[in-house]
Amino acid sequence: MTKSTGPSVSSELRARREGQGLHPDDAFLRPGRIPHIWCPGCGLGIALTAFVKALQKAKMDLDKTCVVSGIGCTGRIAGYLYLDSYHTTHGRAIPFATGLHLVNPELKVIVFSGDGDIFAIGGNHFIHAARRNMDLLVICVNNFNYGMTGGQSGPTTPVGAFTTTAPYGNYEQPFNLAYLAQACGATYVARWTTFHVYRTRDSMAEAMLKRGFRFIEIISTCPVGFGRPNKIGSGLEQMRYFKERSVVKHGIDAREAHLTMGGEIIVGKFVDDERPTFLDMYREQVEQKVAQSGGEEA
Ligand SMILES: Cc1ncc(C[n+]2csc(CCOP(=O)(O)OP(=O)(O)O)c2C)c(N)n1
Ligand code: SF4
Ligand SMILES: [Mg+2]
Repeated sequence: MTKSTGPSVSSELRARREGQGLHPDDAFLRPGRIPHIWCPGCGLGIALTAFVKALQKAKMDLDKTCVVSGIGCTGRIAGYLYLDSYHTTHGRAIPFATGLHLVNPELKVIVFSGDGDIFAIGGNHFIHAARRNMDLLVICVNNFNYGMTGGQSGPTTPVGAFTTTAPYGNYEQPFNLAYLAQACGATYVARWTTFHVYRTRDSMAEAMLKRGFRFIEIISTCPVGFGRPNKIGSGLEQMRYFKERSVVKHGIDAREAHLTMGGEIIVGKFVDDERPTFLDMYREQVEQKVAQSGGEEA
């Protein structure tokens, strides 16, 4: 695990935060890390930009906002952000973020990572953090494959899609991430694509200001890992595909938010709810009882 502050947080970057940067978003990024690793046409730049705009829209206190990523192309986002951001081990962003939150509940802790990272190796952490209503915002960039390691099938690869590990087409049923999040108890669930730049920004800003386990899925272009074997074409063509196939359906049961190869892409805000968080429950169940019993165990 590497903490992404360190030597690159120079006085030059501090000056950028104070408004002397070349671009308004420089204050939120680490230009010293550019060039980035992403392929031309990748949607990750859009996801990152939407996030930076959402931080501004939600007027987040940047000294109290932390971003945690796992490993993957998406996982690099933590390193490009000029925040207290952490690039952790594969699949462990949610437990790391849980620790950060519990040690200092004042922090706004946001997990930003890929479909493989959060739902394959890290899947167990996701379902239990959602069940406990841990006060975290989890943003998952779903590009339907393990992009960084060469385009293997993952838990969101659609049936029939070609990947380096499914040369005859994927025959495993994928997760519907939004439905999984809803079923596990997430209090906020939305899905957008990288075509929906403003809606993604607005959803992120809205979710940043809420409490509880919040989940946003961003369907992203991946012209290299996923697009090439499936002959989807360039990132721009994949964006056109998202535009043509997306249907906005707010408030529907996420189990109906289908995502199939060649079918409609159902997007929207599916869940916006409230229930006691993990810490609310802890305080109610444990701290109050300890206080009442004068510190004696039952
Ligand atoms: C314990 C462990 N197993 C496997 C890997 C190899 N690995 C690195 S990234 C990755 C998959 C990333 O996929 P995803 O989370 O979807 O991110 P993407 O690159 O698609 O954004 C894997 C399997 C690793 N780094 N650590
Ligand atoms: S492999 Fe896919 S997700 Fe990774 S940088 Fe390239 S286009 Fe983006
Ligand atoms: Mg992926």
